[in-house]
Amino acid sequence: SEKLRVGLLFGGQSGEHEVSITSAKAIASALSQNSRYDLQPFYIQKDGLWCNPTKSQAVLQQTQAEPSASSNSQVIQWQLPIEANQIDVWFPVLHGPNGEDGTVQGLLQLMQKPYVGNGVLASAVGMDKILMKSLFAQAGLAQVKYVALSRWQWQQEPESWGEYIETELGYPCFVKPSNLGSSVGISKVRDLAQLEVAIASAIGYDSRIIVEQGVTAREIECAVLGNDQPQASIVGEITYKSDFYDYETKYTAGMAELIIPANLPSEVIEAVQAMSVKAFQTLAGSGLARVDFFYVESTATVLINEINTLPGFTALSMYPKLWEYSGIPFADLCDRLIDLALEKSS
Ligand code: G1L
Repeated sequence: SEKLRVGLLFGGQSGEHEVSITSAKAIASALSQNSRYDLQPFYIQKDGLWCNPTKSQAVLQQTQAEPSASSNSQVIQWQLPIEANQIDVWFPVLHGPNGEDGTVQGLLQLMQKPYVGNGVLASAVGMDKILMKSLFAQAGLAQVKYVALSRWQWQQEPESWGEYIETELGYPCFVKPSNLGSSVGISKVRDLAQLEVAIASAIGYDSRIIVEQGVTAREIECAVLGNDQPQASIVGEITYKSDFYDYETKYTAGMAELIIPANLPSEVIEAVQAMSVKAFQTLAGSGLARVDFFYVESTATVLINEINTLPGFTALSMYPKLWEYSGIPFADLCDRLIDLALEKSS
């Protein structure tokens, strides 16, 4: 019997290394329930080295999250394990090197093998807030007001930019590096002095930054699954206790609460679902994405915040939970994603 050899690619050099391991464990356990697959794990260490399936399996079986050993040599000898040649379909669950992206997808594309999830274009655009937001604007998707600027522009006339942003957006506002790969460099600011400090800090993480108007709103999320005919899931809401939804809140149990389904009027739910599919198609998405929104209750408006082409994928993450409540259990979701990868390449 010829089984489908699935290459589970996880770990990687991003700040989400541990999240990737947790997600890979969930996916591996789901895929191993299905005799159709021959699962081959490939763990990428923090230094970028790829491990063969035997060593990778050991990482998946570890109980506590273990940061990978760094290699002894100064120079990294990067090499694909030979087992990689046998893979029929790749299941990448990681960010590419240095957090900027589409790079992993580019490698898989060059290997000429189907892979789960978004391609190079959607992955790269989904990682860049400025490009994402200009595409959303072009598509007529409502979003919060924002100002984008480059390090060079800021350095020319920081005072003018400060005043401009203050008049344009007001306070509070959020300063973020345009590249979403890192969760560092993000601040919430309440006055001009804080704004200038925050921009100076963010611009150290990325040469392009974005400042977004703060809105008092509920945070709503929707999952999309499919290729040419993407489907939107049931809609969920996130409530949290910290000042804003940062990395720590995201990954610390008990700090954020997922409410599924979100308690919203049906016309709001329909708007969120339609906007999710539209956002997915605007980026030329494939496979999956999680789309995040703000719902401003006072004006009953839905604003798109961002599309995440690499959503958290542990058994407790919003993306799989939304599908579970929509009638697709975790293991079936993994099957669907593999089928979509095969369908896309055929
Ligand atoms: F392969 C999928 F399904 F497309 C996929 C790929 C990546 C699903 C989820 C993710 N997520 C991530 O890689 C992560 C950066 C959030 C670490 Cl788990």
